[in-house]
Amino acid sequence: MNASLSTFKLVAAALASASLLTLSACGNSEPTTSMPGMNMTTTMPGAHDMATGDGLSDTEYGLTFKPGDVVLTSGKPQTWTFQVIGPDGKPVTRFTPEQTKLMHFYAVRDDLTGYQHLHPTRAADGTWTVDLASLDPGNHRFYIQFTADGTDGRPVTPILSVPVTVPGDYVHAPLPAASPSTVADGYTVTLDTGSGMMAGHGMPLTVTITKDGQPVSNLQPYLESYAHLTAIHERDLAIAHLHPENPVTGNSGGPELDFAANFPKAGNWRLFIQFQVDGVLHTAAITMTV
Ligand SMILES: [Cu+2]
Repeated sequence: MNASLSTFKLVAAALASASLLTLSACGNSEPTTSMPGMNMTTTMPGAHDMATGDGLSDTEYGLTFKPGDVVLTSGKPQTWTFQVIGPDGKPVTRFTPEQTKLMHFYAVRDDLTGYQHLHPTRAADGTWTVDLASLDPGNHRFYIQFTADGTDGRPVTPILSVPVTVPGDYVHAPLPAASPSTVADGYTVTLDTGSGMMAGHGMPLTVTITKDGQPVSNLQPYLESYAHLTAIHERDLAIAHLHPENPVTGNSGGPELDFAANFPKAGNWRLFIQFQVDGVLHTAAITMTV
């Protein structure tokens, strides 16, 4: 994919509007942040908050993702800044924790490599600073997810994003073929989609984690959940972040993690699945075809 085509696709996807993707996303272990007016597409227990939109817009509910003026470079860790501008035109300074954090930040290159899930820190004036790991050159997308008051004064939890470019020679990596399983740090992560994922249908997705052929049942809660699954669409970089339905009861998660997912678009999705064992966070990446 060349750079201009990629940019065009991103813009086209953003214009295609906000309701393409309705993957279920748990926002919080407390059912206090349910969002009014959200389109609930599942009644499975534990699926509280639903992410609306496909995450491709920089503005939702009157909240705008505004990058600072940091110029990105490749090949070394760096800090990057941004603000969320509220309906009143001023930087938002009041956020509600979601999964123990006030702000969740995801970065990925447009070939779905270089995934980062980070937690920025906030200054009193509403400026956020994120410590990025080294980025490769190329077109990236930066996403933020948070809970704050939207246009009507009620709390909302949007995912907003902006395209960013890291200068330098760009080698586009081919997307790994779809596969039911992958290995990360010695852990085998296997997807079970039953008879297959169909676009536009709410369906169960089970993730099983084993090591050396043995089920792993000592997952630790990481940010109040046994796993964090970020799904990004191959072509337009639509995103959803979701958590398993399994109740969190100490360091005893797994081996099966049950997600309620609704992939409204056909095509390849790259799933980044994060889980923690013995204080170490692991990230498995796997391609799934819907
Ligand atoms: Cu996070």
